[in-house]
Amino acid sequence: MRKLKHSIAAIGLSSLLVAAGCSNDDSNGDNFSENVNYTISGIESGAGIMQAADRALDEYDSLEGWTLLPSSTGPMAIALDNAIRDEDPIIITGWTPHWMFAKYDLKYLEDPKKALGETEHISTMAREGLEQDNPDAYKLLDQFKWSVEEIESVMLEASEEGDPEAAARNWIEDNPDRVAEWTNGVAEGNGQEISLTYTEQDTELASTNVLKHVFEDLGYEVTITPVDIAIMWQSVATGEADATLGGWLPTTHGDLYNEYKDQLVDLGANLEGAKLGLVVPSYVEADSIEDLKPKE
Ligand code: PBE
Repeated sequence: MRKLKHSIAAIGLSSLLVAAGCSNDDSNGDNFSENVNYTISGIESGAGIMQAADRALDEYDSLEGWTLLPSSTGPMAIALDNAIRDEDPIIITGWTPHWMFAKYDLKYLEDPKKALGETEHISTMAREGLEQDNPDAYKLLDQFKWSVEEIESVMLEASEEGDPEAAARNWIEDNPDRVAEWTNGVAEGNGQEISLTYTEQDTELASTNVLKHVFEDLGYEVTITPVDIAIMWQSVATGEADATLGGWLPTTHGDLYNEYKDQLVDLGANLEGAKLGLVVPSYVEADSIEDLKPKE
């Protein structure tokens, strides 16, 4: 198990709302750090981004004494929404692709020490033997690639309508040319089973549901299973799952990749231009992690 040095026990939404600050008083100025109670609102403690944020707490003097508050993605998004409604201060663990950048005016705090890594890509990993067992499914997995804009449009609709499957189906209907590129040369299935594991994040829900429906339209039977990040990697390495679309590299899941890379097939990036960072609403004055203030 990966452990977070600075984390405290898992908490619920109410603590996140407290962490998001409740005072309008000078939320943009020097008191920002104090007003967020020197607390970064995070997500699930097993997520790679929590490890990365934890590294930032270690590396920046400006984050001396700060707390990284674990929670989960849904409550974090609600805390962000509430803060923005009142122009309250808040700082979260954020990543691209995500619908929050389409919905709100946000900025990544500059990270001159690159504690949260540089540009990431999201890679597809297949189990060993899939190419022999099901070459057409393997080919489709290998040909699946899209852009930040494309996935974010699915994510935004999924979050607004609360239905990731419907958002995936609508996108497929609206983008037959893209689907044709992915399925080029892929023979129709006749009920063969494909299993995909993913982490229950908006990003992975979008990609996994889109590919599930592309496979199903071709005549495959697809099971998608949400699991913890470490299990996601392990399931493909052990062959329990055929593939995952959610490998964040080189930094976010770098340790898991190194652990399992000899036991799986890396099909390369399905998305370029991913990123992790500490994110604030654009009305916050700070532009860099170095603009934050250590806890006295
Ligand atoms: N993420 C999105 C994940 C994987 C999915 C960047 C939040 C993480 O491991 O941090």
